[in-house]
Amino acid sequence: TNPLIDLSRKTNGTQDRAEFAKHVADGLSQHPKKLSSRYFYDAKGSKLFQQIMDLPEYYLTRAEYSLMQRHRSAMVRAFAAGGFFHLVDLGAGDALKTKLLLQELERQQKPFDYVPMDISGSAMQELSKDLQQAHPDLHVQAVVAEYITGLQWLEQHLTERKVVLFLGSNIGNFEREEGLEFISQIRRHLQPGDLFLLGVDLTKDPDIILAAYNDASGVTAAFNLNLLERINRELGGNFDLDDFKHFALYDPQLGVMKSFLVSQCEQEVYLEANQARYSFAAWEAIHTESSHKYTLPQATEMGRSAGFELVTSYLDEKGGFADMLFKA
Ligand code: AVJ
Repeated sequence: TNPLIDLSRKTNGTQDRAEFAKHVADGLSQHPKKLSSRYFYDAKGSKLFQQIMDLPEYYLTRAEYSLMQRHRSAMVRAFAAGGFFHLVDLGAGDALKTKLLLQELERQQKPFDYVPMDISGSAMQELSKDLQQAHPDLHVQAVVAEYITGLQWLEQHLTERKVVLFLGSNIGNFEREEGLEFISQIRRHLQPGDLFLLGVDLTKDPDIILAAYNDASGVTAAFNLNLLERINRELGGNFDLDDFKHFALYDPQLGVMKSFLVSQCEQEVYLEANQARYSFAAWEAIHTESSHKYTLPQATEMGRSAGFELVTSYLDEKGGFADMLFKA
């Protein structure tokens, strides 16, 4: 296991803060108001997301985990058919699902190394340490970077065939066009013969989807509201969290889950970082997240339009989640 490669600009905290302040200023000055789900994942938000993954209503993580258990032997054979490869894990996090693949790769004695990438330095630190214990013979090179920086790095530094994982339905947070553009960028950083495994949450009973983002215990509400807490903490905001509520809805025609923070009264909020006030009408909402669901044909078409060819789709037993294997 090598030391981390840190390509994040975390060292320059003031620039990060300025960027966040500008994002909030723009988003709260617009009508309708919006903030990006990118900013959910500070230390507290990352903890809350871990709790979300354990919720009875949040089926996504369990579905993809059981899909992996079900199909990992076939996946590993498909990955390793061309000999040695770099296994690149975009947004690896705690790599809970990827670990199933790592075990299987070692069981089948396939030659590969592992390159987890994530924007969270602490997550990559912990994962490296953890893998050193569990897989002492595995060569691990963790990279701390945003997606695009990470992709540029891998194109310049990894010389062998690549298998890129983008799991967990993280693609869902992109608008459909942006999602296609992102997959196209991945394709442009790969060579013919490289592989790409895309995790997608499929359209299903709208009640099941809605419940996953509107859980009874209120963890998702806390996760959403943490965005305002983060603004208070990092930008000197004075949001009163009791004056806002989490609201979630699913549009079964567009296949999109949307989350909002709704102002329950007319109010003004002050931000020290911008020395500015933002006003809310009673019941005015901030759009904070979209989670897009795909049909298999839609996701196949997105891969094709990005320049990939579908090899196969691995489904969980309920048919609600897919890991789709594409070839560059
Ligand atoms: C991490 C983007 C896959 O959209 O399902 C979970 C984030 N938001 N509950 C998702 C999330 C609210 C999650 N992704």
